[in-house]
Amino acid sequence: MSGPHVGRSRPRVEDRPLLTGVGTFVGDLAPPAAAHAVFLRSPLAHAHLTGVDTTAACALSGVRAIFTADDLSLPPLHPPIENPAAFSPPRPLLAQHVVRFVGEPVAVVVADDPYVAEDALDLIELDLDPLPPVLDPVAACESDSPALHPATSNVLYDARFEGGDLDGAFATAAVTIERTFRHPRLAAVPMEGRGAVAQPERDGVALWSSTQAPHRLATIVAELLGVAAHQVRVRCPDVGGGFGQKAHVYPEEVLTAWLALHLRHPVRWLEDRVENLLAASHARDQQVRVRVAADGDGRLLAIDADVICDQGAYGVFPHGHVLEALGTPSMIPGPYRLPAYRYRSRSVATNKSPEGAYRGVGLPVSTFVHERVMDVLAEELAIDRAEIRRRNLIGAAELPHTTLTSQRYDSGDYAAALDRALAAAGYDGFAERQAVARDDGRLRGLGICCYVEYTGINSRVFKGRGMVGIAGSDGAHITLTPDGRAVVWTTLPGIGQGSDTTFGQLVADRLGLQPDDVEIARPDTGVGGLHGTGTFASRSAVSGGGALDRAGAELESRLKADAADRLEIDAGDLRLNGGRVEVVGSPGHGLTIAELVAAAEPDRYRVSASFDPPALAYPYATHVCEVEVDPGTGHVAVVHYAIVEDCGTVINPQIVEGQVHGATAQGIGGALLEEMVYTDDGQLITASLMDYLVRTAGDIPPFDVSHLAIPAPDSPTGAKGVGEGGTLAPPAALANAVGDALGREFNALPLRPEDVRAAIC
Ligand code: MCN
Repeated sequence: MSGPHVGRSRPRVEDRPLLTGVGTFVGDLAPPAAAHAVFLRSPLAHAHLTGVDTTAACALSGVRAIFTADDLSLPPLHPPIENPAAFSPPRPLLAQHVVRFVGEPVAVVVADDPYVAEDALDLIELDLDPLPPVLDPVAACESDSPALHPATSNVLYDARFEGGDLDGAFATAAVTIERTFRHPRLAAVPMEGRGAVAQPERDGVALWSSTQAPHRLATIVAELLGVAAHQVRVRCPDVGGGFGQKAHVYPEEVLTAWLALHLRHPVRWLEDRVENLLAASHARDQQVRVRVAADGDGRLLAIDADVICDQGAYGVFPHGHVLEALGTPSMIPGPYRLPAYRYRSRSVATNKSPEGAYRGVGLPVSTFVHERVMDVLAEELAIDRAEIRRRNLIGAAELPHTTLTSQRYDSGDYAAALDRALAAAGYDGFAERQAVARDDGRLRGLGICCYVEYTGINSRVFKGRGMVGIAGSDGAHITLTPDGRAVVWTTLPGIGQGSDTTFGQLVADRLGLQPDDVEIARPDTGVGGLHGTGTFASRSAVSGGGALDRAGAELESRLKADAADRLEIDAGDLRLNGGRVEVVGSPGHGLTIAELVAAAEPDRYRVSASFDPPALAYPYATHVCEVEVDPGTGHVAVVHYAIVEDCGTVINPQIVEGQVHGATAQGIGGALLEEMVYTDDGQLITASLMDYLVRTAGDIPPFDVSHLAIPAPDSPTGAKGVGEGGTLAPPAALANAVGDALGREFNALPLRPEDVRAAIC
């Protein structure tokens, strides 16, 4: 890939340590004599907790202490949501009086080694008086449903919106359709689970956590522990993937810090895979019913949507319980012109693990809805599937375009992405391929999916959503060292997505350094002058890029000003190149950065900057996939997968390619195999990777990816986010493709072989 808005494919600097085991993950940190914390978790979905007897467990040799809710005097984690349509229930750090999901922490054992701590768990006796579990989110909305939380019904968020003349549109429509779409509950499954290590430090506590949001973690830990902000220092070692799950603060991390402070002793907590699947946040789990009106040419006239999100037992900190319920309806219009839109969106409490962020957050569901709708309308009106999309797509000349839900799509060419993806997929020859396969007893299908998403969310949007506990800005801090190198801290931890490489590239390019001369330090809230949001919602390229751009520009201007003074030349005649500030047209004449730093006042070359994106950036793509369904087994094989995407200026093509591949692979997993399944009494029966079927590399097809690289107008680097987009399309693209192969509609996911086979028979 090359072009005016495409950067260089510099090799990823993070890969060797991450892939060869020489990185330092939280599990590699072992302060001398650290004690181990292990959590006793609720075995029931919903019950009164009337007693916890720890006597036998405390007597076990090697157990240092056991704490229950009654032993803590800590406030709950209470997501700060200021939205009139929402009620945000508190989440206790350890369950007290009531347990609300299987896996909820009830007690914590601290022991000399983790095996003793696990043995102690078996000796704790819980008195639980079962309550009826609330598991069906639709039934949970009814007034006669048992309520999970005091002082509120189970409907924790209930928002209604209407724009345009909906009734008029339905009255004049040539065609109306009504469908219900269902997206399963998923898990993020990062390779490294959650974990934290805490150690008393001076008058406070140092906390290492595998987190995507170290600064938010530090402030809430200080608040809950009742200490000053500076007494909690969070450091972020290498993170073995997060995928959104580690954007939240969990009771276990807060308690690990509290234990270290309370016991005046280092404490480690590392969850295992069962705990990760059981008690870390889940995602999606939505049902969306739509009525759609269109004219005789297939042009959308109106959508009326009813969205129900199964939130699980609590909101997550700090995002609360409105992530999916806000995200999905806001983007159901997709990249299409839509004159009238009404929705009701509810987030409902049930006795399941709380839902949080997972790559895509709500938008894979909105995309599933609008792309299934396109195929259903095409079928109803006998219009070609690509053509109906072409007729509805917002044109390049219409951008920027503000939707009824106030999304301001900034730039791009949606139709070009569609046309290029169709060409890459060989769309014109597909009917023939399908017919040949049919004659041979093979079921071939093709599915199209167009989407647009928002990235780089800013403070205005977080506040507007009521998520007042999220900053929306990010910070960067660059220090030039006397040997002429740069050290960079940001509020955005690398989580495997390559930001050490791309951030290093941005700074190196700005300051005329070699990438090897830029060190990206791991996030550390103890480094002064830094405040910010963290790595989620595909924001690092936009917000981190913006902060680095500002800090870099300030350093560039200081270097040029100082060199201009010493060289007695106008700063405008200087440029930064090869570690030097040199005279344009006379490169031999100049000073090295090292010389300038050595001669400067301390801190002159230490700059902090913050960036709050002025507007969101809207990347988009078209995915076209071709599948072959085995009529005997219902197995879906993806035989070709074409992607044309636009994430604005591409900072590093190799990294963007990797992000698109990884996200699309995860999207395919969610579409074909993955589902968190609870029994009727609220037991999670997919709490192992034998049961929760994550796709592996062997199941993932090669991807044919190309890029439009149209710069984002409001992003200093021209980049839009790219980290999540790939997950948005596969649910719709695959449901459309399998439906095409079988001549059936698939409106519920995943497309398990048994369900696909049943649809053939
Ligand atoms: N990038 C680029 N050019 C662009 C846009 C982005 O080179 N035009 C680069 C960025 O510099 C960054 C990467 O692509 O290295 C992703 O950028 P961005 O879209 O800004 O997303 P973030 O860096 O904020 O990463 C978070 C995003 C999200 S929300 C999830 S979830 C996610 C993801 O990215 N989790 C991941 N990618 C992941 N990749 C890995 N390996 N592991 C995870 O946990």
